[in-house]
Amino acid sequence: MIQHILTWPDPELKKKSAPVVVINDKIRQLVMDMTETMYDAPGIGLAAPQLGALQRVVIIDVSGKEEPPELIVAINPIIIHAEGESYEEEGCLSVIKYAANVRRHASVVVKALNLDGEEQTHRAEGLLAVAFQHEIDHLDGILFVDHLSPLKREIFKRKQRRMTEAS
Ligand code: GNR
Ligand code: NI
Repeated sequence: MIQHILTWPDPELKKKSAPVVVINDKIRQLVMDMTETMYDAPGIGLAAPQLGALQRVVIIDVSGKEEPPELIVAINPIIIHAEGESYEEEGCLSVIKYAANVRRHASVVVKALNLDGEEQTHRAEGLLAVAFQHEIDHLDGILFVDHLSPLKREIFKRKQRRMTEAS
């Protein structure tokens, strides 16, 4: 089912998610809900805490209009290697009407479990590398706006406040 996506400044988004201990039906249902919600949005990734589930589960699909879609399900993901630097514009389904450049690693190697509980190694660069770092940040309660300079962050907050007051 398509679920509601929590948005800034919801305090749930700042919490640290817990590792998945067993991949059971509840986790499989969570991944299904995340997948429907991500493609509906649409987005290139989604982390479980964005739906209010504080579990270390992320999904990513950067294949865009290309067929077939390439969905990555990463459970308990960890970055085991990172190198280089990139500075690309990011947005977030949990941050309305705001995008900004964020400094990230240009390439990462991520270890994670898939839905069958098998350990997988993902070597990512470009948009996929950005997506992995963005989604894993969510699991630690970090949003891309937390990477902004203090000045840019203030401008972001002022803009959001003005937007919510206007409605
Ligand atoms: O859909 C999304 N697009 C995006 C673009 C640039 C950098 C990161 C992202 S992730 C975002 C979906 C989302 O908020 N995932 O947590
Ligand atoms: Ni996000």
